[in-house]
Amino acid sequence: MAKALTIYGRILSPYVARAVLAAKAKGFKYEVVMPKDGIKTPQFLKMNPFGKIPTVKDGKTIVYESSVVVAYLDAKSKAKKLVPGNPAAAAQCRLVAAIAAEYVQPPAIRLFRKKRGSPDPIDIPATLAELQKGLDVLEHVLVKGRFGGGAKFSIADVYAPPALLFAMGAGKAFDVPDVIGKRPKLSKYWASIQKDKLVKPVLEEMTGQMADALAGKIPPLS
Ligand SMILES: N[C@@H](CCC(=O)N[C@@H](CS)C(=O)NCC(=O)O)C(=O)O
Repeated sequence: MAKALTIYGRILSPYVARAVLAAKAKGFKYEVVMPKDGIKTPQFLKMNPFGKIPTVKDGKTIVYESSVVVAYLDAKSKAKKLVPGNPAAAAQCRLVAAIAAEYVQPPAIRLFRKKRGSPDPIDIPATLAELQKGLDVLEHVLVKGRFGGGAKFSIADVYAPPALLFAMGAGKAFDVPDVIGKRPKLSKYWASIQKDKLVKPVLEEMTGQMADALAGKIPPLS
């Protein structure tokens, strides 16, 4: 029987959530663990010199950077490909993933960190506007279909749900109760992906850890 992958990290991190969603979608056994003494120990830095999560151990293979982890997991088996073979379909799935990763998640994370007490300076209205712009573009690129890239679960659904959960959490924290708002395609996607049997438990666990983090029950990483 194949040995379980070790995903070092915690699900609160949307980067770790990508690795978990990819492992689940591909049908791999995995465990998510935080190294006992943290992520800046010489031992952990030997695996990932940045001391960041996710870092994945698959037998003797160590992989880090969530985009590389997702690509590694997808390449590990031919079944349930996260990126379709057709170039146009692949570009569509990758575009949704890229917009979630580059334009939705970063402002959402900055707002969430501020709410958690980060001393880093932040222009809240400008960051909320940046988040709204990212969501507008996500609305623009979504196509028909149950999933982010169309009819099938894909890399789009590995990247977008954690980013959207953070966007919703960040909005709520700064008095925008429904930051996704009146964007019909995105609202429909968000409503359905939260119920997806693969995604739902991951988002639920993230939601619990986000609440704990805001309540000061989970210390920041660095
Ligand atoms: N580019 C990295 C970013 C990962 C990242 O920033 N992870 C955060 C947790 S959300 C982390 O490990 N922070 C600890 C640190 O930077 O010291 C990826 O895609 O995996």
